[in-house]
Amino acid sequence: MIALPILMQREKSGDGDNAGRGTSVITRTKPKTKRPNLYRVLLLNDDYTPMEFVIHILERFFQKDREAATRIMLHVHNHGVGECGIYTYEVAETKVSQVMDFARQHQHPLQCVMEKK
Ligand code: TYC
Repeated sequence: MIALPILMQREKSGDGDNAGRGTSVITRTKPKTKRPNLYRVLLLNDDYTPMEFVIHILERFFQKDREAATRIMLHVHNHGVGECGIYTYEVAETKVSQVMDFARQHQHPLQCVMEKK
């Protein structure tokens, strides 16, 4: 982590190290890390997409094993919506596109969306 100089407030008196030049500089020593915004990728239920197709989507694009994929698919089927995973913006966007493209290629109406956490 690079130590960034931080410009401090004006110093009015002329008796400090900066002797009336009006500014002083300190250096941040602690690394400042910021957490990325995270997004949930969700599958929406519909009446037409085959259960097996949804399980395949979860295995292929979300690295779920068969048991986890089946559990998530049934959750979506029973509750209307369910979480496939949590990702940074660009990864989430890519997953949504991959699922929507794959569903369209197979002429299923499956909907996949992302939502800021
Ligand atoms: N409801 C669908 C059916 O009964 C199955 C399904 C599950 C569809 C999850 C979409 O995201 C979905 N065939």
